Amino acid sequence: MKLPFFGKKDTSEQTPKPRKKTAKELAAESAAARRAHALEHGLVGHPEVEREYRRKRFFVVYETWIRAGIFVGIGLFVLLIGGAITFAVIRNLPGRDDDNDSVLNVNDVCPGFDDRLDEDDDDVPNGCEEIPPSTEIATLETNIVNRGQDRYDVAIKVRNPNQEWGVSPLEYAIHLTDSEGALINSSTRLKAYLLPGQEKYLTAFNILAIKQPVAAELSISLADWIKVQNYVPPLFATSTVSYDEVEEPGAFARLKGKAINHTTFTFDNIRVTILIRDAAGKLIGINQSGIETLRPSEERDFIVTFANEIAGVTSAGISYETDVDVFRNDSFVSTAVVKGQRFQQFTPQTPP
Ligand SMILES: [Ca+2]
Ligand SMILES: [Ca+2]
Ligand SMILES: [Ca+2]
Repeated sequence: MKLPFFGKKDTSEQTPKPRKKTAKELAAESAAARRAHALEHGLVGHPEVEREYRRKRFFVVYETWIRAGIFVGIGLFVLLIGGAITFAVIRNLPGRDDDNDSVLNVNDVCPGFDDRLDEDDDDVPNGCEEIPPSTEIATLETNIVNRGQDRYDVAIKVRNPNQEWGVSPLEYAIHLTDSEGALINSSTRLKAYLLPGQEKYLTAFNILAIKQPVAAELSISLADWIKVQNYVPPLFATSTVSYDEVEEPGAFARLKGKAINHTTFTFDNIRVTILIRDAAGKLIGINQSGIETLRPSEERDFIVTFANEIAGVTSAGISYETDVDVFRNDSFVSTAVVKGQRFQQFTPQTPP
């Protein structure tokens, strides 16, 4: 038993005085207590529980609006489908032909236009035919070559502005005018073609002009635009074999050239335009030749005669433009061509 002790205080068993808590610690304690209390009583407190609670609360508060929105949405959708079906049914009622082209609506390829008109025979009626982005055939260069005895040859360089459209046929005439712009004479109506994106010379030969012409104008009377897909320009390599001045009546020089077909098609009616320039780049001679039935990789000679004197011809001054109207089915040989089928629908053959 411990006896009461008087005098000096015995501090051996005394517990230390608790440290005073900081405001921060007190706040944390209080928050923890609140959270524990909330969890214990099913009240929100945990962040995920709280989010779920807010989400549910949103749907409860806005329930009416949400229902209304869903109803309106479904209503509009049903109306749209119903309208489309009704329109299709009414339009295709037996016997209806809204554009009076004798093709019933149900079979009408080109509503609003006459389905029977199909000038280029590609099963797309004229009214629904696609139109090229531009039909402007630009003139890049005009050359008039005097061949003597009041006769002139003309070569006008033009450009097809469309990479996916060609022209076939292209019908044109060339008019020679004097220094006052007055017409001296015109060529006959000539026929050519323009390949997609092509720059080429349109020519006219032997136009009579009793006055010195100073300008030549191109007038295009027909340009039938045709669309192509995955177009690859037909490639021919043309070169000079020989150029000789000859002493023959009606002939000044004879040019022999050769062309090689680097395409995978056998072509017919290949056209070669021969252009001779002097050292200054001036066109001094124009001529033209054709090659029939040229198979892939085949090489063929052609010969042209220049009737009138040309001065200053060098081999470097001779150039060629060789092409073929790929839009004409008769340009393709020994290929089974179905009516209406065109170049762009052929599958290129593998060269032998
Ligand atoms: Ca019709
Ligand atoms: Ca029609
Ligand atoms: Ca058509």
